[in-house]
Amino acid sequence: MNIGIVCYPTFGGSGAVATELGKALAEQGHRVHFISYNLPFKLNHFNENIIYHEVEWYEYPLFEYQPYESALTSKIVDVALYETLDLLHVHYAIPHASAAYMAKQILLSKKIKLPYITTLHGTDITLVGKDPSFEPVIRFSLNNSDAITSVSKTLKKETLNIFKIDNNIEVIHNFIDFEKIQQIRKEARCCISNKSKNEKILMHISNFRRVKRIDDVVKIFALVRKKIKSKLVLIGDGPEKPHIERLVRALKLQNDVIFTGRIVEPIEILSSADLFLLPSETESFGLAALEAMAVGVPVISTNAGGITEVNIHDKTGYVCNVGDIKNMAKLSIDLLSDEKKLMQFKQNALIQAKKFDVKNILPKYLTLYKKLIDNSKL
Ligand code: GMT
Repeated sequence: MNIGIVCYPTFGGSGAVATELGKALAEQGHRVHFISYNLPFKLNHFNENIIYHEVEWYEYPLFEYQPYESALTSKIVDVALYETLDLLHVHYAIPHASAAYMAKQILLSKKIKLPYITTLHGTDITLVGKDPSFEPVIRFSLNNSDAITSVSKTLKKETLNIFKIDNNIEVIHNFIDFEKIQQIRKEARCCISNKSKNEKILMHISNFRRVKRIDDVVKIFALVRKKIKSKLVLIGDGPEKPHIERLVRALKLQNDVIFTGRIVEPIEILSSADLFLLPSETESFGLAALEAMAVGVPVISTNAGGITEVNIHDKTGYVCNVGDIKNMAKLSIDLLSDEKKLMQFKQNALIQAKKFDVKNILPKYLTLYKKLIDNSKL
């Protein structure tokens, strides 16, 4: 197959999933064309089946805001024509689904069929997409997608609640390459060289947006540290970072909190963690939590959105109400002080993560792709 993938290049779950999907398809011999305004951050290895097409910017003084959607549409049309795409798969609805719809219409006027799939990732529905400034466009371009997939059952439900979607939504969960991760994990070294024997490491990864509630991460850690010798490793960067740095200093935690900045491949560093914290306000899936579990790290999270499809309460970790810092801290302390339970949860986390192995998920995308390509030939 000859597949076009549109995604955001920036640090974030949707771009990561889109890129890992494209890489897995390319490894199976499919030709994958990434279309974005920058090289996706996970597209860091050469594969002759992967081609990157950059959306061109046209600078003009009249444009205070660049008309990205038009530029993206033109690039999709260009790639579809000259690379004879069989299918387009767009990740994150805004503005990718409407650009895909427009490109499809332009190609139809040239008697070329290009079916498109929209994969919903979360904030494109739960936060941004439902805003009146986007809602009619999102609803229209979803209803006209040849297929819609959602990364969790919860996100599907939310989408149906928010938008009047007549189209079917297929749930295809996010995935990890379990075997590859086990390989990295085996060779990983502890990220804290002077870690003492009983010291525990708590971790959080995100793009430091408000929705992640990183204040809660820090406050949970402050309570845990009173009872357990521990360090907090904060991986990532984003708008909340300066505020979080100030909070860490105000709580006098600076000697025990490590800000790593962005890390493209976080598996090695995750392997040093004893506990992963994800107290998000909303989270359609929680890919970072799945990555932690894939290296055997239990997760303390909220019960917001689709996290509960990944993190199983009292088995792979604990799930609590949004903002319930005290409970999250208490459960963290209980788990970290009970070695037997911690070992059991680590094991459970590995078993649960394996269910989301690429080997189980990729065939679902391939079946959908084949169905759409066959339909477009009718
Ligand atoms: O919030 C992020 O981490 C980024 C965002 C994105 O779209 O780039 O993530 C969303 O998609 C991820 C991949 O499907 C999911 O794992 C995240 O749960 C989801 N984030 C939210 O729903 C807040």
